[in-house]
Amino acid sequence: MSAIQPLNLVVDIASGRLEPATTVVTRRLSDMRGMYADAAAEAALIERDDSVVYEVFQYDVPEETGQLFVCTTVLEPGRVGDEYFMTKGHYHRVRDRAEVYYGLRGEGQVVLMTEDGRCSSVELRPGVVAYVPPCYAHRTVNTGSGELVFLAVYPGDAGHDYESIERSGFSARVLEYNGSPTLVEQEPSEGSR
Ligand code: PAN
Ligand code: ZN
Repeated sequence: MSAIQPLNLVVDIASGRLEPATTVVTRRLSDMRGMYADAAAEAALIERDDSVVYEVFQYDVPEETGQLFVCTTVLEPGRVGDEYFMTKGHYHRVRDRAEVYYGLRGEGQVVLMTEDGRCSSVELRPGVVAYVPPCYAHRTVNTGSGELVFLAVYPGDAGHDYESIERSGFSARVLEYNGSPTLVEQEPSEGSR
């Protein structure tokens, strides 16, 4: 790829789209099979309409130290059983690469997990920065009734490790509990499906 020249990127808050975007990723429920706790509810929803859960609009840069990827994510509202719609989640392939999320619209949480499986969460809403420290797996959850839109900036050489999450999951999930979003620890057996 040729060198990136200085440029402006524009976020359309209404649609959540980044312009220009050179990569657009669309994830449907069927792309996330096995990630939600309630397998029966997941299968029923996929059968019914296999909705889009989220889209990512990214401006690509060379995958090199010193570069920064910029992207927006539009995460739809919804639930699979008691569990809010969420992103797949990942570690960065180069584990010690951090990331910044900036909330633009809607409300949600970022679930963060250390490599030894300890989970916590931080808020995401308009005007709020969620800092993902080095070496943490991260997944975003939409706990609101509208779309959750946020901007992300992360190092060009970070890469993504989805396999570790597909294999072992997160050790906690955000569920609606008595009407409120609650971070619920999972049994180890479930987390290591
Ligand atoms: C984000 C995520 C985006 C989608 O830009 O990639 O929100 O989530 P998944 O990648 O887990 O499907 C980011 O953290 N980039 O590194
Ligand atoms: Zn990331």
